[in-house]
Amino acid sequence: MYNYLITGGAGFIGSTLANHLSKENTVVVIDDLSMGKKSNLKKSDNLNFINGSVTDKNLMTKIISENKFDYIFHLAAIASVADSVERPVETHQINFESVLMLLELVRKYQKNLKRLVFSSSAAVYGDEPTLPKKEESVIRPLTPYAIDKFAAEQYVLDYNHLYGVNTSAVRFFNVYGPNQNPESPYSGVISILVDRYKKLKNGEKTEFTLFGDGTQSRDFVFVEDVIQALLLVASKEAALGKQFNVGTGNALSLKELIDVINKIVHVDLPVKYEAEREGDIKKSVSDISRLKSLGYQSNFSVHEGIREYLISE
Ligand code: UD2
Repeated sequence: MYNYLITGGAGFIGSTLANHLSKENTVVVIDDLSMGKKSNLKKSDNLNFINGSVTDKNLMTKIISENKFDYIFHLAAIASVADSVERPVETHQINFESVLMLLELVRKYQKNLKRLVFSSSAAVYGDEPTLPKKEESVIRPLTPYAIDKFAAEQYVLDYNHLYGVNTSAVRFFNVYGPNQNPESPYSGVISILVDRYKKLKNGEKTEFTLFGDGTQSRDFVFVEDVIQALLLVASKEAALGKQFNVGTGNALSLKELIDVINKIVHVDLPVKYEAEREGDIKKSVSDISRLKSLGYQSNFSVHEGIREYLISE
């Protein structure tokens, strides 16, 4: 039984991780509920939910100085690239400054921490066209979100090299699954699609707006596989001081994705085409050799992941 801290633990990935870990461990979750929902968290005596922001220095100092954690997963972030372009200063506080503050607190108070895992993003690769993306591929962060993720990731890994804090980082590709909030236009495209299929099933009139011609492709990875990756990265000695792509290693175009779901649910979702989004990346796919070297094996193809997602809704 270990003691875990999960920042952003009421969000999509964080709550999935918290629900998984609280079966057999104690878990402290901090979340300001800006995107996350308390209802994402299953009730458990092992789980302590704190409603607050990772930017609140007094609160974070109290949490880090008064607890002994074995593992910390820093998943709190404003995950919207568009939001970071609109509000670079505010999102910087959350996506970057909170990380540096956390690192300092950990350096001071958590001498026995086994691992801090930071959630970075495939956004750090930007639009440099060479595929698939390896961890050592060219980095070209193009937005405040991507710049903050990359800078924070580098600090996190440097705290291992400089001060011996046990750290690792993961670069998420397009994660999908239950509890992903479909409410913003910049929510993950699969959560939006699932929401539209649900409406269709309930007899509501609906359609999906496809930005571009549908040939853009992404590496869609199911959240349960992401949890496996996070736990491996946190537990393996070989992951210390390193960053890991978290994807499937396969890309699917949006058109193919819609075909897959149409076949699973036996309906044809009406699609309205609109102009491509500004700054949209044409293709994104990971090379996950480094993650595989830790023993990672994907358990969910897109078909299986989407099926699981639909069953849970
Ligand atoms: C992902 C991440 C983002 C950042 C970025 C880096 C998610 C949710 N977002 O953005 O945080 O890391 O990668 O490159 O994982 N689309 C539609 N209709 C919709 C919504 C989306 O056609 O209603 C398209 C969209 O234009 C894009 C594709 O679907 O071509 C995927 O969109 P997304 O927002 O799920 O993810 P992405 O890759 O833009």
